[in-house]
Amino acid sequence: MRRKSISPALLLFAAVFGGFVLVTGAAVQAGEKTYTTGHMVIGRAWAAETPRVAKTGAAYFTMANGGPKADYLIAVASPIAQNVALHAHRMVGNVMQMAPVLGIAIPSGQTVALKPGGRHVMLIGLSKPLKGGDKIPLTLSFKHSGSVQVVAVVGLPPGARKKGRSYRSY
Ligand SMILES: [Cu+2]
Repeated sequence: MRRKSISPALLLFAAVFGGFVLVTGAAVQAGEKTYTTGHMVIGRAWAAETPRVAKTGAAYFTMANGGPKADYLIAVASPIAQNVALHAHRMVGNVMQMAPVLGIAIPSGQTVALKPGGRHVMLIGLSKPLKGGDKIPLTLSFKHSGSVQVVAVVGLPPGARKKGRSYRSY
């Protein structure tokens, strides 16, 4: 009988990777701050706390497309970082790496969620570390729906319980 050896690290990765791209038709939850531009509604904007010496951070949000055709997040800018990139994770051999992507598609009628372990906004060259409670302005630009400024709150993702869970910054 062949022995299976799956490392705990790989299982953990699989768990994280399983939540990699969340595409649902669910409406944005009530009581959360949302932002609208064109056909796009942006919600649940947050950023992960960073260690004191960190020069990079990551931000996440959901994008709901109420329009008749696909739209694309093509750029993000922020005054708190020298450079902002759209990143995805991918496996190279056994190693998960981040790689820049040119845009993130949001199909008509769907919601795409950026989240830890999946696609994210990379804040490169932070002017200072991201502390819990900080409010980070992000300007999102869409191919068809124009631009909108949203505020990402630093801390845990909206709705997350504090105990027993930790979130990596990317
Ligand atoms: Cu990244």
